[in-house]
Amino acid sequence: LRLSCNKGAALVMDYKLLETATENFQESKILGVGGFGCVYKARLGENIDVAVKRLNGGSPDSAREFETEVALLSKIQHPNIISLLGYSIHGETRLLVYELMQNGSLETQLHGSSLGSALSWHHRMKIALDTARGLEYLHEHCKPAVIHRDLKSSNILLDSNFNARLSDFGLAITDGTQKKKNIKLSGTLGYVAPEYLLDGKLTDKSDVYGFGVVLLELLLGRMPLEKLGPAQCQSIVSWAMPQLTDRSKLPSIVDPVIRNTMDLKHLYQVAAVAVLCVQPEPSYRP
Ligand code: ACK
Repeated sequence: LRLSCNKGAALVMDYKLLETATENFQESKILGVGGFGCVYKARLGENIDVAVKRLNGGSPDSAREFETEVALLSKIQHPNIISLLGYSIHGETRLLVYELMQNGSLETQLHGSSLGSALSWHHRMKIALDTARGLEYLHEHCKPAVIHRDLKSSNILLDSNFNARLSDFGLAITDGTQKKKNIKLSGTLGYVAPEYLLDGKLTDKSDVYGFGVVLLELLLGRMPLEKLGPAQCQSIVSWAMPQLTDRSKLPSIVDPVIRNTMDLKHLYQVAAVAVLCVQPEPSYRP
């Protein structure tokens, strides 16, 4: 196994090896469950901890999402995007092997415990910046640009130091010309941009809307769509504005390059737009 030397291109992996590593997909090895199937913890070789995602059955959607994920992630290497180490197809079973993200998803960190989240403001700020950097990479640096299409807290994974990486690229598209109604409506209610729900208009800004919702989750510790009134929106904006526009108030954890060069106005605008969008027409509500 030479996974640590893997420079982006995901390896075809032996199914039996992965079956053994997950102890025949035993329940005790399950890290989490999603609509797509289960994610298992496994160790490859001496000391490579991985997460193995087993996709449900042989539906055309599942096969397409698998192919999209492999095709895209094989080409992308970025500190804020999940690393796909390998994949395997065995009959109708499809496996995707990722680096293990010890702290699971942001959703679980924020909403998983009845005791509330222990994520500090420093961590939340860093997670917001990591997410922004991952998205910026997809939108500005990938050629052609990648639209994730399902940005939400459960698709932001956290490593042992709470560094964040975007995951779940099954719905992503790379063709910027597919902006109109010719693609199947998909994504997650609560995170889907209103203009996409209404007109099927999909651009990289659709991801920015989802990012806005994630920022609000980070600020509020819960999903914003539930019970937020206009007065609360206003108070969040007034609270967030100085934090996001005053460079000197950025916590020291923020890396110096970002601290000195990032256009903070931009991040503020994203947050403000998101706040203004959390009071959509009743028809958009989940
Ligand atoms: O919030 P979680 O613990 O983190 O539960 C979800 C679940 O699987 C379904 O997505 C977890 N998960 C997904 N990918 C990984 C990964 N690479 N490392 C660790 N946990 C993961 C996710």
